[in-house]
This record gives sequence, C-alpha cells and structure tokens, in this order.
Amino acid sequence: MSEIRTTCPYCGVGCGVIAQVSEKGVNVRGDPDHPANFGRLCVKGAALAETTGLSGRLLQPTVDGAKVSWSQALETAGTRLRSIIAQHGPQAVAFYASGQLLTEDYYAANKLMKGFIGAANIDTNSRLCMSSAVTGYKRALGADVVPCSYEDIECSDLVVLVGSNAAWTHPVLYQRLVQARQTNPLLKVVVIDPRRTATCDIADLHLPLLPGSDGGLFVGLLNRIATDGAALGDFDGATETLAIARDWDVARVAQFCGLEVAEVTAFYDAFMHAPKVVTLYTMGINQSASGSDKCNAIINVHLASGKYARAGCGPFSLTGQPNAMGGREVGGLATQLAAQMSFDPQDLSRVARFWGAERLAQTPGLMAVELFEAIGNGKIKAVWIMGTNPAVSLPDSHAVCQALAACPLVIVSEVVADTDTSRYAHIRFPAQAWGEKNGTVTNSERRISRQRAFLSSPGEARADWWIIAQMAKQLGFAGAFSWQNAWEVFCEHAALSGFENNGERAFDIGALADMTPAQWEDMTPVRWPVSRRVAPLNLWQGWHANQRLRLVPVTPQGMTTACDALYPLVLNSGRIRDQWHTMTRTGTVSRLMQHISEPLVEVSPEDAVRFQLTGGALCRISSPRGLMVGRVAIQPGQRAGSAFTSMHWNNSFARHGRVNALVAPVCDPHSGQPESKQTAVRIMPWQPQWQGEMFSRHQLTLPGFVHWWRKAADTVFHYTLAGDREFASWLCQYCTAQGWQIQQAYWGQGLNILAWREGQLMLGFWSAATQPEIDTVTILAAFVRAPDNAEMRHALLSGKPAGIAPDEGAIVCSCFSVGETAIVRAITDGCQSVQTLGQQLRCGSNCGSCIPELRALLKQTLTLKE
Ligand SMILES: Nc1nc2c(c(=O)[nH]1)N[C@H]1C(S)=C(S)[C@@H](COP(=O)(O)OP(=O)(O)OC[C@H]3O[C@@H](n4cnc5c(=O)[nH]c(N)nc54)[C@H](O)[C@@H]3O)O[C@H]1N2
Ligand SMILES: Nc1nc2c(c(=O)[nH]1)N[C@H]1C(S)=C(S)[C@@H](COP(=O)(O)OP(=O)(O)OC[C@H]3O[C@@H](n4cnc5c(=O)[nH]c(N)nc54)[C@H](O)[C@@H]3O)O[C@H]1N2
Ligand code: SF4
Ligand SMILES: [Mo]
Repeated sequence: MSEIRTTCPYCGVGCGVIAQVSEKGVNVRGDPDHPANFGRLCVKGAALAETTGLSGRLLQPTVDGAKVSWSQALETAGTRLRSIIAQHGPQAVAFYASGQLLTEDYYAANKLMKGFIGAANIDTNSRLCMSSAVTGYKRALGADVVPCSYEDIECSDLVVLVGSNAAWTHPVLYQRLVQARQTNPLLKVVVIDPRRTATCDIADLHLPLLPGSDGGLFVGLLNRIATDGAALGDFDGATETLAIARDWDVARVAQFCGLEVAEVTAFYDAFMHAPKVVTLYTMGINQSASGSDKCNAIINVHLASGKYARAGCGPFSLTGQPNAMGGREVGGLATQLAAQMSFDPQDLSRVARFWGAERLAQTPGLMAVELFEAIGNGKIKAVWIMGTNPAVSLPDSHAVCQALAACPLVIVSEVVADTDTSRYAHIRFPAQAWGEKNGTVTNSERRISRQRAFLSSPGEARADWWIIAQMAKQLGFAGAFSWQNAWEVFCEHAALSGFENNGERAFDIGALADMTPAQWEDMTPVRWPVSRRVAPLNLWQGWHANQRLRLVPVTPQGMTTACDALYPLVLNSGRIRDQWHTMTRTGTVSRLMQHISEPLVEVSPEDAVRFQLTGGALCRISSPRGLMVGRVAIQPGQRAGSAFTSMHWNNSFARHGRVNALVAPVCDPHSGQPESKQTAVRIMPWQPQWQGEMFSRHQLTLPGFVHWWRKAADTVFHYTLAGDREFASWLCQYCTAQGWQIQQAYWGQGLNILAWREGQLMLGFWSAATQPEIDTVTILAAFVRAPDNAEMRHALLSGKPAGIAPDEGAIVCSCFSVGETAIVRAITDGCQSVQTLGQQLRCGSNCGSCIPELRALLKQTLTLKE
C-alpha cells in the first residue's frame, strides 16, 4: 500500500491530501502536516476517492467524432491550426484556459500562445472569478500581491466576510475561523451578503444589503476613517479619493445599501474599534460591473486605517479555484505577460529574450467575454479550450454555444468525454485527471504545493503540458518546448520569475529554479516569494515606480441590471456546498448529490406570495436572453426582491438548468469580469401536467418535450421528470425497442411503469400530478436484486412498497449520510446541541460543513417543541 502526499483539486484553500492506493481502491485523508488544513478536509475533499473511477472519462483523442491515435489527432489539429494562421494570421487563434490547470500546464499554454503563435488571445475562466481582485491589487499596490495569510484570519480581532459564503465555498478555512473564535471569544465576525447564508451562522452582525451596493458601504467607511483622523495624505490619490468619500455619510450609505443606519454604524464602529481587521472578499464583490472599484474600496479602508501589512490585518481576496493564483503567476490572463510581467517595453524585451521568442505578442489580447464575442463574429476562427466548460459558465450561454457551433476549429482538452462544451469540439484531447497528474498549484495565501500522481494514466490520457508541447512541435516550435517532465517546466517558470529581477517584480520564486528532481519530488508547501535575494515583500512600499501605495477614487455604483414590471426580481447565482461548478466530477458522486440534488430557486416568503409560488413546486425563471427551470425553496433569509440559484446545473445534468442562459454579458470596464450575480428576471410557477421519477440502468436521451434533472445514484441513473405532454407512450416504445417486458399500472393520478429483461429490472418510472413520493432505497435495492415473486413486483410498481425503512429526508451530513428525518427525531428525543447530535448520529463530527444546518434544525425543532 503506497501513500502519496498531494493537494485537493477543488477550492483555493489548497488543502493537503494523503492518498492511499491498495487492492481495495483509493482512500484519501487530510494531510496533518499541510499548513493550509492541518489534516482537515471538507466533504468534497473527503469524497475525492469516489471521483477517481473511469466511467464517463475521455480516454482517447477524437477527430470529428472518431477515435484516433495521438499522432493522428496532433497532426490533424496542427494542420488545421497552421492553415488558419497562414490564412488569417495569429490573431484568428485563441486559447481559453482554466484556474484548474496546474502551473506547468498553464505556463506551457501561455508560452505557446503569447510567445510563439504570437497573439495574446489566451484568457481563462479566472476572468469570471479573480480578475477584479487582480485589478484591485495592481491599482493599489502596483502588483498582484495578496498581502495576507490564513494565520492572519486566526489572529485577527474582526473578520469581515463580504460577498463570500465561505462556510460552503472555503469550508476548511471557515472551520479554522470557527475554531479561532472558540479559542478567542473576543474575535468578532461580520458577514455582508444580501442573503442570510450558512456563513452567517457565526456572525455577530449580518448586513443584508441591497445587491450590488457594497461600494457605498466601503466608501462610507473611508469617510468615517478620515473623520476619525486618519492621515490619508500618505497615499497617492488621497485627495481625489477622499473628495468623493466625504459625500457618503452614514444616512446616505444606509439608503444606498437598503440598510438601517444603526446596522451601518454598528459595522463602522466594529471596524474602527478592532485593532486588527481582515476583510475576506470573493464573488459577491468581484463578479460585478464595478467589481474592481469595490475591491479598491475595500483595500482603501485597510490602507487608510493602517489595518494592513501586519499580523491579523489586510484586504484578503480568497481565490476560488485550486490554481487561480498559479494562473495569475504564469500570466494566464490576456492582459498580462508571463511571471506577472506586463506589456511594457522592458518586460516585453525580457520575456522575448528569455524564451528566445521572435514573435512575442506586443499588446494584450481579448478577455473572456470579448473573446467569445470574437468567435461569434468570426474574427477568431480557432479556439482551444482546456480545463473549463464555457458553454455553462460564461454569461449568455446561448450566444456562447452559437459561437462555438459556428467556429471552424474547436479543440477541447478534457478529462470527461461529454460536456456542454465538448459537444462542439472538432478535436478532443484526453487529459490526465487529478491523481494522475504531476505539478504545482498555488493557493489563496500564495502557498505553492505539489500535486502528485498516485494512479497510472488510464487509456491515452496525457498531461496537459505534454499535449501543449506536442502541439508546439506540430506548429514548428519544438526547440522551445522540449521538456521531458513537469519538473523541467516548473524550473523554467521559476527561473523566469527571477530573471533580471532585483526586487522590482513581487513575484519571484527564482530560488526554486535550481531544485533537483529529488528536491522537486520532496518539495513541501512554500509561500512566495522564494527569491535568490534575501528580501521579504515590502508591502508598505509596494511596486509602483514611485514606491508609494495608492488610494483609488471610487464612485459607488449599484448593479447594472434594472428591474422593471416585466423583470421585477434580481437573480443572484453562486455555489452550493457539495457541488463543484459544472458538476463534471462531483455530479457523479451520489453522496454529494444528497444534500441538494436539484436547481433550487430560493425566494423570500414575501416574493413567494407576490409571485404565487409554492415551496417544493416547480418554477420558470426567464430574462430576455433565456429560460431556466428550478424548484422553489422559500427562505426567510432571502432578501425580498431577489432570488438565488446555483450556477452548477447544465445540459448534461438537466434540461433548462443553466443559469447563465439568463445572464447578460455585462462586464467591469477595468477587469473585464462579468456581472454574474445580478440579473433582472421574471419568475412564474409551473404546474406541469405530470411529474415523475425514473431510475434506469442506462443513460437516456429524453425527448425535447420532457423536462428532466439527472441525479447521481450508485448503480443506476436517476431522473426527475416533468412535462405537459404525455410521456408514457414514448417510454413504452423505448422499452419495447430494447426488447424489455413492460409492466404498467395507473396508480392514483399517475401511471407507473417497470421494464424487465430476463427478470432483471432495467427501468422504473413513477408519475403523479405532483412529485410522486417513492421509496428510493427499496427501488435502488430492486436494481441490485430483483424481487422474487409477482406480489413483490406488483408492490414495487406502487413505488412505496409497504414495510420498508422510513424516508431519510434530505441528507444533511454528507460525510456520514445522516438525513434530516433522523436528526429531527434525535432532537425531538432530547438532543439539545450539535455536540450531542454528533455523539449520537456522528453528523457534523467530521468536516463540520453541515454544522450551520444542524444548528438551524435544532433551533427550528426546539422552537416547535416549545
Ligand atoms: N462547494 C463549492 N465550493 C467552491 C466552488 C464550488 O463550485 N463549489 N467554487 C470555488 C470557486 S471557483 C469560487 S470563485 C469560490 C466562490 O466563493 P464564494 O464567492 O463564497 O461563492 P458564491 O456562492 O459564488 O458567492 C458568494 C456570495 O456572494 C453573495 N452575493 C451576491 N451578490 C452580492 C452583493 O451584491 N454583495 C455581497 N456582499 N454579496 C453578494 C451571494 O449571495 C453568495 O452568498 O468558491 C470556490 N469554492
Ligand atoms: N452565473 C454564474 N456564472 C459563473 C459563476 C457564478 O457564480 N455565477 N462563477 C464563475 C466562476 S468564479 C468560475 S471559476 C467559473 C467556473 O466554471 P468552469 O471552469 O467552466 O467550470 P468547471 O466545471 O470547473 O470546468 C472545468 C472543466 O475542466 C475539466 N477538467 C478537470 N480537470 C481537468 C484537467 O486536469 N485537465 C483538463 N484539460 N480538464 C480538466 C472538467 O471536467 C470540467 O469540464 O464559473 C463562472 N461562472
Ligand atoms: S476546503 Fe477546498 S481545498 Fe480543502 S478539501 Fe474542501 S474543497 Fe478541497
Ligand atoms: Mo471561481
């Protein structure tokens, strides 16, 4: 049995993982020595072993739908790319990469595109995620430097979480905060979010501000700091910045943000009185048409108050993806050069000399949304997409899909065979997945960790950097891409960061360039800089030419979208606890689907009345761009006038599940980041003619008139269905065509169907006027071992055979599969705290992500009991 230390491939916390491989399979646990997590894992990390199976994987290259060898695929891709470049020039080519690639992959892609193809049209999904934060830091500090570490959070007096649902999205870091609060009861927590999230569980103060209004809140705070006597003259831009802030008194802020004056004052007092403050900010701030200004409004208050560059202080943008930071380091964004350099003449010359590149791109390239617009209008004729699923994650999905459908050459590097994006690919390259690949990632606190392979590569899967290097050879650049392994790529990247760097450039890991292969193998997590010069980061000097930090004048802006009588509601979108983005990996693990298995649309009780919505019923949400179907969840923590849904569902897991079908491509003018969090929509109840649940041994292509969601189940495919047209005849025809025997019966208001092949249950369908209540456990058991006699088969047809275990309810604790029913029962029977629930049922005793929900159930059930 071997044990390998590696890093979790999900969020930017960057937890260390120990993977064990034995005859029994893969087992993972948290690495107790990793400084990001000290042994903890959240539920997604803990379920990593379940994602290492090969079902659904892309294992062989394909060209125009046919499986081919690597040499055929590379040759065809090379010929087609060369011909497009020869005819239309390098600007007709684009790469669209991802913060989920390893640093080595990312470095290789950036080098090929900017240095050798000779255009800077390489952008990444980090444009949808971190680019406002990058702009914020660069404008204030002169470089993209995150000036905080996780320890700062633990030793602070006040932690402000703004636009972050860290309890669900950075769970291990959140648990570190929970623990710090237990050790230090004086540590206070403020959460700023239009909705009451699980993160609010530990908040001393929650400000449910109007969507998009954060700029006003922080500009008003700067006014308070100045009024209380801070010396703002120490910064460039102070006069202009303060001139605007002076107009933002508490009354104006309260009105702009839709908050009470007392709430705003309470926050300002807490900030002023706490000697040390860390502000954590993520997508509620970045994903906005004024996202970079909001980032600077936050940085401004930390600089002006001096709560910066010392332990327990600072403006801390948390990265989302495991290697968003690595992407920023290698210059993966179209607006940067490699090693965090810019397009100024000195940097251009330096990079060109280092690479030996004769046609290095001289100007920035197109940013994500512009890039897909350019594909749509035919300016870009070839795009290579690696490690991201833009058909789901970019705004205005229909336009993105149309653009891809019309693009003469779409290449996709993927680990999964079928995604919404790869359906448009002419050429598909199979990439190594987590557990198979080697390289480095950098987490939110600038800590570089190794990802190490512990599984051999299945089929024809190859490392992403290798695929890029092979393509470089096809295009005639073999000499500059002759690496034999990821270590060589990393050393080149490290050397470039230290090349002619006397401290002018913050990103310097030059000292790592000399690592031997053995040292690289044993590399332990390290925060940059790791320079050859002994020089720590001088955060007070920054990296502007005049060595002064800047306050950036911010005029607060609300959201861009305007609600009106037709589209009266603001739709907010984000993450749920147990899913990762477009679900290609987490969506197939049944344990991770038990918490929330459908696209829920959370509305306030007021809006439920206003729009005649019933909790648990279906609804349609639409904007001028598109439509989405979800299930209504009435949430008192939801601000009236806005609704929330997740960003995860897509055409591989649902019909009409993509939230980005509704979102307009409105972007921040400085960072190019789209406003994914605020879209004006209309919401309507949908009462279909019938609703059904279906389990099938095979994946089905359902007819267009049926609405469906696919859910992970262990042995079979589970679909939730609904429709306005009769479906049973289609289904019977399908089963008959397979040669299966059909058993059907009208049951209540619905029709139920079972299909058998030689005594084996192949498919089961249960329908009703509303969602049919069925016993999933028994049904799944019937797929493993078919009922022995006709009576039991008939009972199965009812969907709720008698004498079976009661329904678990929604799974609250995914680590130990503990359902709501059991938890409520335990509380009714006397459990009064999260601890006793943990002792009795084990729930909440592993990763702790479900503790906010356990607390909510305790509160709710104990109140009912009283
Ligand atoms: N479980 C899980 N975890 C993840 C991911 C995942 O897919 N699943 N993805 C990772 C990635 S790439 C990222 S970027 C991070 C994102 O991490 P987060 O940013 O924490 O996640 P989101 O749910 O996108 O949005 C955070 C919050 O912003 C709030 N918000 C919306 N509008 C506003 C506003 O105007 N003002 C304020 N103050 N708040 C607002 C939303 O209500 C939401 O609660 O998560 C990472 N972690
Ligand atoms: N409305 C709305 N839209 C959003 C957001 C939002 O909050 N609201 N959030 C935005 C944010 S912050 C982000 S980060 C994006 C995320 O959106 P995406 O990046 O599009 O989502 P993923 O599902 O993570 O896509 C990663 C793809 O890479 C594949 N993959 C995994 N590992 C590898 C590998 O090693 N190599 C290769 N070649 N492929 C691999 C996966 O199978 C998957 O298809 O979505 C953005 N879109
Ligand atoms: S907190 Fe993030 S990095 Fe850590 S185990 Fe969970 S998903 Fe992985
Ligand atoms: Mo992200």
